[in-house]
Amino acid sequence: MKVILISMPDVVPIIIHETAIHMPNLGIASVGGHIDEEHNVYLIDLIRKRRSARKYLTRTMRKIRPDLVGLSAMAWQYDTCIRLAKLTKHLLPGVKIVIGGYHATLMSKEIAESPEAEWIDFMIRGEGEEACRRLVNALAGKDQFSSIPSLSYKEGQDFVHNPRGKTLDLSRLKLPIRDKRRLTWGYHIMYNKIELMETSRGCTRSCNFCSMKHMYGRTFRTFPIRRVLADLDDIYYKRKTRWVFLVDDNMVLDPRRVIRLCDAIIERKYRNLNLVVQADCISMAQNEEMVRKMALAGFKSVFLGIESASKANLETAGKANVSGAARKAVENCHRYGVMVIGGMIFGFPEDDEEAVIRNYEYLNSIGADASYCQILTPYPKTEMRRALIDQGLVTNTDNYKLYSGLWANVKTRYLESDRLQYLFWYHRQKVLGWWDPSGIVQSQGQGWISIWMYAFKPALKVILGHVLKKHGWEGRYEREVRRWTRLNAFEDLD
Ligand code: B12
Ligand code: SF4
Repeated sequence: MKVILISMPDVVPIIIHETAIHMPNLGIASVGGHIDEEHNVYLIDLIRKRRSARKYLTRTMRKIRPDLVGLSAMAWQYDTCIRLAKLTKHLLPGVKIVIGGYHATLMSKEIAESPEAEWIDFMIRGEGEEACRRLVNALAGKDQFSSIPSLSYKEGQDFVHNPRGKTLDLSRLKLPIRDKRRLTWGYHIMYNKIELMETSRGCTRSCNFCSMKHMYGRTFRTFPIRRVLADLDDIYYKRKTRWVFLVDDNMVLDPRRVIRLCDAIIERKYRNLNLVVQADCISMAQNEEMVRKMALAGFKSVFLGIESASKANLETAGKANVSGAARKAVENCHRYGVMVIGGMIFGFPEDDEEAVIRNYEYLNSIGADASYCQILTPYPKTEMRRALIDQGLVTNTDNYKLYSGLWANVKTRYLESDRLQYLFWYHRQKVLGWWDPSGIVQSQGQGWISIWMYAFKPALKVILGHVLKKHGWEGRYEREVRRWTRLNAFEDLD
């Protein structure tokens, strides 16, 4: 069988311009790596073909003529996913389509009953490695659709949903595909080559806006350290890549394991290795020794999920009060030279304009080196969505294309959604202002920091200064909104 697995071209410019970070999708790489060797598997990350998706796919599909095309999508990418399914069926009428990832997992029943079901042959809910391996074998006549856990397949026009399978034994997973079977290339973070890997799956915390527990349940499973090292070796020696993003939901949940893992990485003496990870404030605040070891192992940057400066908002989100812990976590990271990206969420039910300002001021006050700010999004099947709908605060319930954190799909008790979105943008400019790389960021010696400081920033200041003079803040904002709207339009796919 010939299989092509595809990730979506959609991007969100939440942290930085949409061209500055282009990472491969680990989900399809891991699913592809697990398919039996007798089959030919290819990967396509359309993020690298954003401007020519149709042309590229037409050429590639006609050349390879796959039997099965797999599409991976989060909620906000599902619209593009369906357009790609239609295009694929149009190019190769006999091809089978399987969809997987978060949207398929959370919304399989709704998708099965929607008009889009016409374009989809299979859905895989949850972890895809074993189910997709068996699906490919079943298409080759060596397995039965009806006996594959987590598979949804069609009988006539209707979908049959097999029961969900158990979470996988991570020690049995093969390495993800990063070789020439990956047909797209050029992945980078600020123009440094980057690869993704994982050391664990899941998280046992209870944030009620998070989709993750629908993928893994409320569990935390770890990969054996030898497997993590094999993966890192593959990236470092074979792909000659020095930047690695560890995509774990919350790697630091078990600090003693993190220390063992860091010791093992330190022992391998990789030179110039740069690791990036996301972590929770409490673990990073309470375990200074772990942070020290992380820095020694090569961790350069940590994304901290702080979410809000307000205790009430954190309670609404199902989180402990992490305000004090966030400050301490930043201190710990800075003590060992690790850069902190602070993640904040805006638009909780009680937020007014003052709360928006306070959230940004808080981020400044704890000394985060960069920020990752988004608007509260009512992702399908989350407890937060249910609660917000019950309170009449969700303003867009079904256009998932806007569920990327950039757009306001909710209102608060004090702010209509348009106003929330504007204030979220406006106070970011006013309170956070132009990004000024801290000493830690500069000491990481990146060429792009100089380019930002001495070329882009001054040029942008002049250009946007003119726009502001001519059109005012509202005018500047409207231009931004128009740009965001065009960003993931992909008109060539129609
Ligand atoms: C790493 C990560 C990122 C990275 C991106 C990495 C990349 N290459 O794109 C960063 C930090 C940039 C990021 C940003 C965002 N992310 Co993110 N991210 C994750 C995270 C933590 C891990 C993803 C991952 O690689 N997992 C490891 C791989 C192996 O698992 P996987 O991708 O889930 O794939 C498995 C299954 O889903 C399935 N599968 C997946 N695809 C397919 C396809 C087929 C055909 C099959 C059969 C199976 C299958 O099988 C895979 C193997 O088991 C997840 C949470 C999580 N645990 O998954 C959130 C998550 C996916 N992100 C999410 C969101 C919303 C976003 C943002 C929109 C948020 C925002 N506003 O900032 C942005 C958008 C990014 C963009 N593309 O521009 C949400 C999605 C929610 C939803 N319901 O859609 C998640 C679930 C976070 C959450 N807590 O809710 N993200
Ligand atoms: S800590 Fe992160 S991964 Fe864990 S539940 Fe909260 S948002 Fe989700």
